[in-house]
Amino acid sequence: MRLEVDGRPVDVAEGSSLLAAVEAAGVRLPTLCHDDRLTPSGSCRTCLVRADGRVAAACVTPATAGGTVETGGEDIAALRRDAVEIIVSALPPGAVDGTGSELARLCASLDIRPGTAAGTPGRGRDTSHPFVHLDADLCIACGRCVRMCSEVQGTFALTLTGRGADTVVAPGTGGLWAESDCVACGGCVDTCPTGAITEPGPGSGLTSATPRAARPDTVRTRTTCGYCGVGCTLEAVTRDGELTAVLPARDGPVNRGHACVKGRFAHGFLVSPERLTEPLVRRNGRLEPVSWDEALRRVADGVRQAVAEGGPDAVAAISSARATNEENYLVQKFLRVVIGTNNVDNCSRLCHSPSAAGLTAAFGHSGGTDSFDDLERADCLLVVGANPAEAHPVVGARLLQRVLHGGARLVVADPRAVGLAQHADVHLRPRPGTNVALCHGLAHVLLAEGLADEEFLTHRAKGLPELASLLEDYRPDRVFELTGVPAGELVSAARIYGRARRPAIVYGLGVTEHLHGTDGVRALANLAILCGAVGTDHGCGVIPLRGQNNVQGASDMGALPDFLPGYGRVADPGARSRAEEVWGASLPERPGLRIPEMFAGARAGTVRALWIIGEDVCATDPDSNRVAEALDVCPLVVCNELFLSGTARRADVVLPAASWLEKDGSFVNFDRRFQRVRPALSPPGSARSDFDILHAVARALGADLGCPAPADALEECGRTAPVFAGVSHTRLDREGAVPWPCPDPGRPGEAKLYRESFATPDGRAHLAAVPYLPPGEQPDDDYPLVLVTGRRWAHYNSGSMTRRSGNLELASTDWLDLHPDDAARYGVGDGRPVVVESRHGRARLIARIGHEVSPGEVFCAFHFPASGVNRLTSGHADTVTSCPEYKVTAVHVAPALPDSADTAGTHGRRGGR
Ligand SMILES: Nc1nc2c(c(=O)[nH]1)N[C@H]1C(S)=C(S)[C@@H](COP(=O)(O)OP(=O)(O)OC[C@H]3O[C@@H](n4cnc5c(=O)[nH]c(N)nc54)[C@H](O)[C@@H]3O)O[C@H]1N2
Ligand SMILES: Nc1nc2c(c(=O)[nH]1)N[C@H]1C(S)=C(S)[C@@H](COP(=O)(O)OP(=O)(O)OC[C@H]3O[C@@H](n4cnc5c(=O)[nH]c(N)nc54)[C@H](O)[C@@H]3O)O[C@H]1N2
Ligand SMILES: [Mo]
Repeated sequence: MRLEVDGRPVDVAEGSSLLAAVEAAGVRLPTLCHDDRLTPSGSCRTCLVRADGRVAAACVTPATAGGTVETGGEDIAALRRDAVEIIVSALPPGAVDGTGSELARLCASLDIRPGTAAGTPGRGRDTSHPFVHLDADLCIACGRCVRMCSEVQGTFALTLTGRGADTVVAPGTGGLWAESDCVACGGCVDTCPTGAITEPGPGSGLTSATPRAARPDTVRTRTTCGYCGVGCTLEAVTRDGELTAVLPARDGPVNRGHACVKGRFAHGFLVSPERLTEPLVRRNGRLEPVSWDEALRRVADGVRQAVAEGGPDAVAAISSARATNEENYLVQKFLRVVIGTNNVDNCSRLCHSPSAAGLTAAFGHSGGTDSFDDLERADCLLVVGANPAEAHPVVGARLLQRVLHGGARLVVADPRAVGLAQHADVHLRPRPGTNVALCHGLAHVLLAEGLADEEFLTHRAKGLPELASLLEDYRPDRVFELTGVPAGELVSAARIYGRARRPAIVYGLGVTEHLHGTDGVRALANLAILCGAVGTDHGCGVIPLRGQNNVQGASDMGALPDFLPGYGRVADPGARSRAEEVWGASLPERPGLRIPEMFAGARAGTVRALWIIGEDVCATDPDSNRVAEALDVCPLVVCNELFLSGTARRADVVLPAASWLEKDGSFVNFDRRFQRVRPALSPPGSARSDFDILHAVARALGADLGCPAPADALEECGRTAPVFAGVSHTRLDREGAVPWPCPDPGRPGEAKLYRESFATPDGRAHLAAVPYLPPGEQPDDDYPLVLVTGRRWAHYNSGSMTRRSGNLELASTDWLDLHPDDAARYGVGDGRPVVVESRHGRARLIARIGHEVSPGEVFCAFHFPASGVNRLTSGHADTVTSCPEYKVTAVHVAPALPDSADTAGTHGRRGGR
């Protein structure tokens, strides 16, 4: 619609505010209570305009077609100035003086002198939280922080308390900020216009709205978060080569100005005194600092010897899902071209390899079927075995808003009462390891109640007769016996999904990390296929919440034993010859070893050189006592690391690596978007990027990997893999995010897949008639409880980075959740140390009694390697992909003895050889 602003015509969308119209006309008004990310509140009265002759607050007044708006008159400008002046006058002296806040900038522009601030100080400070400090004296009760916390983050941790001029923000729980529900997303810090809520330290007062010119001594580097797979766009602010703050980018395609406690705040690790700054080599059983030349020589000699003794297949590498695409590309090229083996894998093996296998079999491509943005239109979210509120907080927040304000119905399937479950229409609580039966139960109801899409099934899918006959065995009453989910709840959930107009499935490790994880993915994909909710406008498909920042990319780049870049099979001569042409080398045709096979090979003496890049396998791989044995007997273990991890401590050569804030390249996020990673800092000491280390090791072996810069590596990758041919650094710099498949530099990538046909050989979606089979571990009299392992919000995987940041103050230990009945039965007290024992090992944790877990089940994370959680987990793994069964381990729990004699295990230094 069209209206007039200061005599000029302006077009805005229906439903826009006067503020939007004024801004479209290029006029800037003071807007102290307004933030584009939030619903307007109209409380500060600083955006006053004259609309059709009447004075109105522009942010809350709807624009009307044909209306006239005046912003420029002296009277109205004076009203706005008065509004600001009244707000400022209530603040104590110094409130706008040199703070650089939005309010201070506004005062400067309106010529309101700092001395105007003449209120009485003394409303108090709260500095209890490591990342969020409150100075109540500076609060103007604009409510932006409160709305940010409820409307964007969905935590509802903040409230306005007090009356009149004394109204201030406070944690809703009443006490200290550190004891509140705050999950430190940083949203309140970022929106606060006055500096009342700030991040302590050098970033104090900086927000994503601070203009560059306001801090000319700082540099801002736009990059992609290096923690989880959400792919938040962040701005790293540096001054004199030191990190000042990390701010969410307002125009980040996934995060839109939001972030979480990890990306926003967990960067203390960068300057930890424990950062590795020089190479280490083992001499007489001890790791000692050496020059790069010497370290590289030791690697090259060891690799040559391994090849001499056992051929190229005696060498293996674990590539890093923390590292860039370009680094992963070089790792697999190094193994295939320089060594001549396919022994390369990445931690997607431990995580979403069942997604890759299951989604490829069902639909054709190894990734989620739809873009995350599509979920904005979903009217039903089926969240299975994922806890995005803690593990993917920015996604979790957007899903929650979709439920709270977008009208989407929510079904959560998780044995635990996880964050989103509180808001679910139906919360299904299957016994761990029973997803296949649960999904078949849902599918049974879809068919029985005529909720399937016959047309879609006839024209676009395959396998219905086989599935339908299998599903006869999965009536709700039988599914109750298998899963523990009451029939009524199963039926309700199926109806919600089956009757939705645009249903979406989002899932996580609760589906994949099982003995039958790939079957779990396929059984879940069945639901979308039955309802025609994938590859159509009807639904939003199936989206795995992939884990590490670049776990999608590491696999996309071919850091896998059976796939070349872009998922050409190594066993396929056509795919091999395409890569051979680009690389000018002939490639090994036998698929290589998977991670667990590498360890088995080391124990058996067939793997004689193992290069581990950015993965703490001794902490995070299952049955870690056996992993340690493998490293101890392998003649050469090389480890690229930021820290002397448990794995690095067992290595023969440790190479100091740059972190995500210190390097150049790209990541692929969970919904297949390539995004740029840019160095904001130099690595410490002589640490180098994994990219440079790869080149250096190749050179030490007399080889040249080509592609001198990361941009060259991505370009070369595009030549071997047509699906990435249209992606390049220049394009990413220009467009921000580009999803794959993207074969053409001149055309957009495909965010939503399979509109015309599926990428399977016959172009159809494939239903899977796989029967439910029980998990690998079962409780018995000796190990009566089922342990589920997973994540906590404040720490990340091995915790190597988050434990070396203020996050340690937010959670200082790993604890074991158990139900009050079990606590009573096993004599365990809340907050007391417990010993957890499985058939494979023993761990020591702190008990936390509560109702998040069901009786008979216990839960813990694995963020503190010293607790030994992965000594408990078994060697059972997905029968298709070898993804470990981290989610089901039979354990026994007992109170710990007062001394620590029972922390048995094999952590610590590797003995002399
Ligand atoms: N804060 C934080 N964020 C992270 C990480 C981190 O360590 N910390 N790690 C990142 C990585 S690498 C990954 S892969 C992702 C993982 O993200 P998620 O997949 O969300 O993480 P998990 O907590 O491991 O597991 C998810 C849920 O599965 C449930 N579950 C277990 N067994 C079953 C089952 O049989 N059926 C069903 N339906 N549910 C089950 C668990 O109770 C748990 O709540 O998170 C990423 N983000
Ligand atoms: N019990 C249990 N265990 C699990 C899981 C579970 O649910 N339960 N989940 C599994 C899953 S899904 C995953 S993904 C794995 C994760 O397991 P890991 O990959 O081992 O864990 P991370 O802590 O992410 O990082 C590994 C190491 O990389 C280093 N690092 C970080 N950035 C870089 C870099 O750029 N270069 C180099 N060279 N090093 C870097 C870090 O310091 C850290 O020591 O854990 C698995 N383990
Ligand atoms: Mo993961």
